[in-house]
Amino acid sequence: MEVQGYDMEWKRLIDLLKDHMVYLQTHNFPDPDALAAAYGMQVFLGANGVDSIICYAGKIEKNSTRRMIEEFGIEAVHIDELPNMAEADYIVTIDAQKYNSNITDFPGDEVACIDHHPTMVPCNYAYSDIRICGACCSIVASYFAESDTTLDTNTATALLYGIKMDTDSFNRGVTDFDIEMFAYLHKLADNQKIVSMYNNNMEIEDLHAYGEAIRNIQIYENVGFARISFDCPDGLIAMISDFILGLDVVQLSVVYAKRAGGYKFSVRNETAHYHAGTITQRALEGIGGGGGHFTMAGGVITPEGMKELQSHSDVDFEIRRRFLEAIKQKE
Ligand SMILES: [Mn+2]
Repeated sequence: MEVQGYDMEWKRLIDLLKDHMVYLQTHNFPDPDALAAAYGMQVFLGANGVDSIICYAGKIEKNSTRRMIEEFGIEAVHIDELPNMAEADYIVTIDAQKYNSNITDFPGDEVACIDHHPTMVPCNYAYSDIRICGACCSIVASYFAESDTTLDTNTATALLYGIKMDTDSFNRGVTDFDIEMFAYLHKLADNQKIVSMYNNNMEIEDLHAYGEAIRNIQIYENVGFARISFDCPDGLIAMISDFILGLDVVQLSVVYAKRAGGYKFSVRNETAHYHAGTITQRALEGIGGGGGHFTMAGGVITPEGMKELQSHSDVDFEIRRRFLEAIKQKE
């Protein structure tokens, strides 16, 4: 199958990795897209004679993500359980890029990168496949399609689930390419399994975070802000940001939760004229950092940044002022 608009060099990836110890490293606190993409890549490489180990740092935070791992039989190993990783070993970063704040630098050599996020800090990989699209799983699916590697039902289902989760059911950041890969996977996947997994993503603890966000939501014209005063998994903050964006009057949502002496942000945009990544980057400049896609972005305020912010009498007001100011600036 010829995947349109992209000259895939999958053979070059196989040649690069062959006869090396290969690790597929996701971003820290891996989400369904990262884990399913790593799993799909592991199956693809395995079918082409390259063994690999999926690894990560941080935690697998959500019950639904843990369930997904069990359901698909994904073996993902925490870095603490890999004491023998050597500098000469090869790492392929999946759904993540070297030098980003969301990925820990492991001992191995980052020779390749498969990701769908914009590049923050460029890195010279021997093999790089970075395409801006809705899900890393779409890119991985294209390796099967392009190389005519057999795709089994379980792997197809995992990849489709990753696409569905990362694009919020094809509502967020989705491109023609994601749809093309969806069509390809849909024929092979267990769609009933996807429906049942997709409809059971919420945990009772999540509702406390939703409750607090709803109670303190502030709306400035078309921008909705909500703060959560306790730490939440990234995926949950993102879900709440999507939820706030669902309000009729809100076109840009900024949700932030306490994290390690600072705040963790999730920003969502549904307009054609704002850029969530640029706005977040500008708003958090000097007090932390952030960035991301047109429709979705993330960021943090560091403990040092908090000190700076606390010179203002109302920290939340100052955060809102920074975002509104960033929106006003010309792109
Ligand atoms: Mn992703």
